Amino acid sequence: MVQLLKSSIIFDVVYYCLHVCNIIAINTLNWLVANYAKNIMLLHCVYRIEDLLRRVILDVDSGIDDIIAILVALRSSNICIVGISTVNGNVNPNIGMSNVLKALEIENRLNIPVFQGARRSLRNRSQSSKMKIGREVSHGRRGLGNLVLDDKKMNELWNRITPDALKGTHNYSDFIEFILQKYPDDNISIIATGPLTNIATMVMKESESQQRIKEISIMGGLYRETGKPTGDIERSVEFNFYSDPEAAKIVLNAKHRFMIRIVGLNLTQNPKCSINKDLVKRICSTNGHGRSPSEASKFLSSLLDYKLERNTGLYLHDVLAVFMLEEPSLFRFVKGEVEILTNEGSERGLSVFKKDSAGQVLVAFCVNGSRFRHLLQGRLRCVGT
Ligand SMILES: [Ca+2]
Repeated sequence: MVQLLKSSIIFDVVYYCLHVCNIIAINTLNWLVANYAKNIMLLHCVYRIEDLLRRVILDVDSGIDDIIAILVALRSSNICIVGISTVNGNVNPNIGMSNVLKALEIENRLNIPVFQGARRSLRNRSQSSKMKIGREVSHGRRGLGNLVLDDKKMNELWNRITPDALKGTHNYSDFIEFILQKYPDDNISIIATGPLTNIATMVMKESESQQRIKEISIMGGLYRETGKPTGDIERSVEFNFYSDPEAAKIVLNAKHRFMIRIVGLNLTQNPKCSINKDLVKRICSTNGHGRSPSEASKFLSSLLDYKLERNTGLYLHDVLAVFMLEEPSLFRFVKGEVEILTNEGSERGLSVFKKDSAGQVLVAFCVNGSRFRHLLQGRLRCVGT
């Protein structure tokens, strides 16, 4: 309050002096402009801009689209990333940590804590060889296409910058408590773009402080507006939910505790969300606003080109989970309940949506494709600048 008063008085004195020296005249327009400037200045004095944004934790399995989602989220003017956790999925949490640190290094945001979470699914089951092959084809052996990071260097970096409280534990609840204590007055939201193992362990702990976690935005599953997916069931089982269906079930059953939004493959693989060669070229050539190729633009084009080489169109599934939290008006949501099948067999991990106006889960069924691409391009062209 004292700081506020001081700033206000200094501003008024400067304004009056400028008038006395005949530099500005005091009239209605000048007075309005000056007061607007004053209010903005005071707002900056009292709150840092990042304190006004929603605080968000990202939980990722560090494939190509997770890393792009991190870069997109870091460039948001609606949310502030306060921590990133890794989970076993596209890669293990240690390699996942290296990939995340690389993205943070490019954005000069190594002040964000990175936590290495669950190394196995709740049932400790390994992925089928078919899923492993699919995962490697989509993201490369280490999650970043053809890029290979220096493990020793990344582990040293992580050890140097990570608070001691986050070392020596893989328990996600420890990480959540650390973040909640760091921001004692704020609610926290989570964006989950990998298997839900970490989030499920948090849900099972049921601590009181978790009441400050208000919303979870999830990429997972595949949905029809009514009932079970039809056709090729194996192709309807999505990687994140397949990798840990028990965890997905636990999180979705906690719908009374958080607001849950989900986007599934039915939407992320919709042609409206496809990124073609031209858009990749535009993003990479304008990244850094057209200056000579920076480390950031080489990094981006390496990731995006890897995906494009293997597909006619490129889908950045996890980016939609970020936009779903910070730009929900991009989507049309349908309220209902989601059931995850955990029985053995080809349906294991399948997600079944039941429309219900009293339901507590919001599933995205439609997106404004042109706004999605526009936002994506705008964010990525700034990466590394
Ligand atoms: Ca992912």
